[in-house]
Amino acid sequence: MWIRVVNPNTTSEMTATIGRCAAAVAGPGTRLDAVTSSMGPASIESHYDEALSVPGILAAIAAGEQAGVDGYVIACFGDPGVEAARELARGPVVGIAEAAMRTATQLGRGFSVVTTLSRTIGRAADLVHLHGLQRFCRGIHACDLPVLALDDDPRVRKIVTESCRAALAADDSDAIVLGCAGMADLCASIGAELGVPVVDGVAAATLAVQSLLTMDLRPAGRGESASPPPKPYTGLLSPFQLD
Ligand code: 5HY
Repeated sequence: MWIRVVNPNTTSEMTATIGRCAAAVAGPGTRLDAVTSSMGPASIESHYDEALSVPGILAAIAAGEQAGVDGYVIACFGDPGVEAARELARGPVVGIAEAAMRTATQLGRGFSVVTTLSRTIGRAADLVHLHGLQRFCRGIHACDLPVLALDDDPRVRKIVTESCRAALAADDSDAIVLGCAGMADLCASIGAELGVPVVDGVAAATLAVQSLLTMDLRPAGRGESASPPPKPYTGLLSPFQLD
């Protein structure tokens, strides 16, 4: 099987981190590649960024369909464009936020989300409600680091770790969900220090897609997920016209 992990922002260094974390869990029979969006914001930290990330996501999905990709991960915690991507893809499309939170529900009574900027908490809360996970999500917290400040710097790791420690205490949670693809490589060290499971959405989503394909399960592609009705698209978006 071929799984494509799409980084919806245009920062290739983040794509490299994402790709390493996905490859670490992919099975021996899985071909995996990680791609950087060809257009859009350098990082996604607002509704505006999220909206402008979707054309790049859809371009990556369309290219994958031409190439024969079997399934996709949308590697941004806001799960941008997942519904639209599902109208283009024959195979499964899974966002890292949904995958991470669903995984966390299997690790105890409740989980906490620790994300980047406070302004993205609302979107995370919307996803909790969209997926009916209110009874499991005990709190959503921000470490107030910009997305592009996330790297394996000890100071960054300490900030994120202390935010996770505070979230566990405030929420009395059993697990942590890290709310940014750029935090994926921090999971193991934070989990070891805090003694609780810390879920990486990139790994969770990669394994979700791999599991679906292993069971030969693909969306029916009908109704709401059927291919979009053909129509003219003008201006900058004219390349997105579907034949
Ligand atoms: C992400 N932004 O995972 C989100 C994190 C966030 O560029 N990649 C980004 O704060 O929504």
